[in-house]
Amino acid sequence: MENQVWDSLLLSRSILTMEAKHDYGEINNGAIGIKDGHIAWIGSQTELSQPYSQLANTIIDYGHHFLSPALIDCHTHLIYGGQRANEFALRLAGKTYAEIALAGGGINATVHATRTASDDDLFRIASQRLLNLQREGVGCVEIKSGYGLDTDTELRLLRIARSLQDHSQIKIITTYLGAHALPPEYPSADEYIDFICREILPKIATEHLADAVDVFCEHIGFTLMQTEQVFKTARRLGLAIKCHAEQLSDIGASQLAAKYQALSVDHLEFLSEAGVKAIAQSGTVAVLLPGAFYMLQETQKPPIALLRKHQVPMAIATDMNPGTSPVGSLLLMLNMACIFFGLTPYEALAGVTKHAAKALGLEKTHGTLQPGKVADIAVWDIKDPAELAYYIGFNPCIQLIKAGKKICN
Ligand code: DI6
Ligand code: FE
Repeated sequence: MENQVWDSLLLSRSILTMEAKHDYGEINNGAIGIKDGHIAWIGSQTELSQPYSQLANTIIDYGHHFLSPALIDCHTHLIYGGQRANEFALRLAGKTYAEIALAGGGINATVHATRTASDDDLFRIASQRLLNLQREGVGCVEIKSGYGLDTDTELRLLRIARSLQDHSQIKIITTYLGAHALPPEYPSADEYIDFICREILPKIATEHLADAVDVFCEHIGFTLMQTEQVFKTARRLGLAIKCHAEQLSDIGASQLAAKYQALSVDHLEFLSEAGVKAIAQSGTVAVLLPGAFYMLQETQKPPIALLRKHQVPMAIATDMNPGTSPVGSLLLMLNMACIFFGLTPYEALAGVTKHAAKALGLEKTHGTLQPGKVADIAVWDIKDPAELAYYIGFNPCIQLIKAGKKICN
């Protein structure tokens, strides 16, 4: 361990490694040695030889602040044009989500605003949304397409998502969600799905524009058969699979996703025990989206006790989107997951670190603080890890470290 000089050595009163199975894996008076952007060593300060200046080029003492893995928001739709505050007002006045969609609002209203927005505008607005997350210690974000639907706009959205990776400090994972809604110019969902599989998915795979493919599998979205067609094509092209499943009804989308070894199934308010067993077997992560649950004033909760019983990893995300989850704070989702769904503060933090990493296929490199992993670390002004889920509207993050480098907060 001590025959190489680290680039930096971080010291802190408490390091939440998140590597233990059922607790924070806390190291008191801990230290992290970083080399080439990765964690070279992690342990107790008592194990280190003095003077520290011989161990590393830079020493940063965070004193009483806590360190944790940088947070991961594993489900967002954060590139879109316009906003839908008018629909919020209509819903408060008694209109339903479906009625608004039928009257020309809903997803297709955002599709229109997105298609007509310039690349520069989409990039600028998305950067601001990312910055909001970054300030809360988020170091990795998944971004879905799905508000373009036509070839040009969908590819544009995925390219913008990729360029955000180059221009921001945040790691971006991209997901193609062409099967989000039926575009207004398409007469039938079957034809649209054929088009996605024949035209768009091969392009995306060739140009490496998406890491994963997602489908809104729901009675108001796409059927099991249509979803399966997309999954089959995605697998053939080597793309990972995710699924908006069991958000409004139980149609068995999770079992189907499990059959194709999906990385995650997301929403899950109506998930059955059969669905839970299927995803437990396939190693699929259950992604909970309390922001959408809250905005839709849903009363049906995801089956947390069953997910625990079958040891399914539970992640939490913002689902940032203009219709059902205009949420810009991942920390608020920790609080809502505890209050609405009964998660413990530990489960909530695991849900935005190690389980969120697994939901993106990044568990080997991100999500915990262990030797060999990327040194993505959040620094917190807290005295108890439960504070991360406890506050509403406070931000105790004082710094984000990305691949060993400090990012100002
Ligand atoms: N489920 C949702 O809650 C959002 N998309 C999805 O598949 C809704 C998106 C919107 O209303 O714009
Ligand atoms: Fe979503």
